[in-house]
Amino acid sequence: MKPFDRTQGKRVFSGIQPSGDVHIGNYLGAIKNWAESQDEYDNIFCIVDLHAITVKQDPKILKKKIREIAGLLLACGIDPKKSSLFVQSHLAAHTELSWILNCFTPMGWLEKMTQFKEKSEGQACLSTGRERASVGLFDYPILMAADILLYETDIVPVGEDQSQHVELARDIAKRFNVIFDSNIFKIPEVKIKKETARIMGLQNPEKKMSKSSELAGDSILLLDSPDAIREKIMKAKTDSFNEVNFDKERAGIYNLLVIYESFSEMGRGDIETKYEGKGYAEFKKDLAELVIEKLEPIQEKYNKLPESEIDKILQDGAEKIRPMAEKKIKEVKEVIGLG
Ligand code: ATP
Ligand code: LTN
Repeated sequence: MKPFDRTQGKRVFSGIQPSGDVHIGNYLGAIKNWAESQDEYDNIFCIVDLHAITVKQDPKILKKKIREIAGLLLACGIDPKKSSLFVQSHLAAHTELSWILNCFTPMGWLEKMTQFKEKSEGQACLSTGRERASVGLFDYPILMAADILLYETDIVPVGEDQSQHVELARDIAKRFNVIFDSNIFKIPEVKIKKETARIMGLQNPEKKMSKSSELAGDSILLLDSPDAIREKIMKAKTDSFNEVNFDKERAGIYNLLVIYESFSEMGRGDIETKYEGKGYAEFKKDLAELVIEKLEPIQEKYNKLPESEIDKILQDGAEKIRPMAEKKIKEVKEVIGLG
């Protein structure tokens, strides 16, 4: 196997959890952008199974989901010739660096993380008889920092919900470099595509579309059938205004328009002109057909991918980047006086 060769421009690293079902928020906010900029960068994409276990998972389902997500990423255009795709738990360096970073990160920094506050409210786990979130959920951003910092990452393309975590990774890297008077960690930049940074739920357009949403019909899944897509879009919450234009104050219709804009790649003005004088029902019907049309080739490609091919790509991906991760761990241990 050829070692990882950084011949191209900057390095991109990003990750996705193999929990729940991949939805169009993940696709438009992250995966589509990863696929589209593959030629520009050196890319590493990670299925973050260790992050997934910070909340309750069924072991059999988790195993299936890891392969499913990998298959979907490939079907969405992640090309193993251009990008390394791997599973986080296959490289022990992630947990090793995570522990080390734990020891150099103030608790107060983690206490500010809004995702922990949101997710911990919904997590039940028996400890002292009370409902409690796991230590892993609290520590989640440190593992994410380790993912990023292991590979001298320049750019981290994510949806808006992850920007606070990337900011923390930057702070951790800077602090570590100062403590050890070294340049051991590169300082990563977050990259967020403004238009699709936060695709909202169809039933609750005040909250982001999410794998863990419990509202029926809130998320359009990449593997949804045409009928399911039609039903979800026709039932999506809007308002009684019935005018199809980009008005942020009307969160429901605005969100549907953003979805239309990103799938059609039409300009906002053209979309508004197209639907002038027409109501929500007609727009929703067209949106459903557009989403079905765009997801069809992804589903077709996904359904044709043999499991053995997916497994081989994940294995190769891990082996390709292993030397880089191990080299970084060695350097880190050296500066802190371990081993
Ligand atoms: P959960 O809500 O259960 O935490 P998730 O749907 O946020 O899961 P992740 O695996 O955490 O999914 O996210 C993968 C990528 O998709 C990340 O870059 C994240 O920022 C992005 N993303 C997730 N939801 C949205 C959304 N609604 N709009 C835009 N981007 C999103
Ligand atoms: N926390 C991210 C997934 C993730 C990630 C990363 C993203 C884990 N490690 C490193 C970018 C870089 C999420 O929930 N979407």
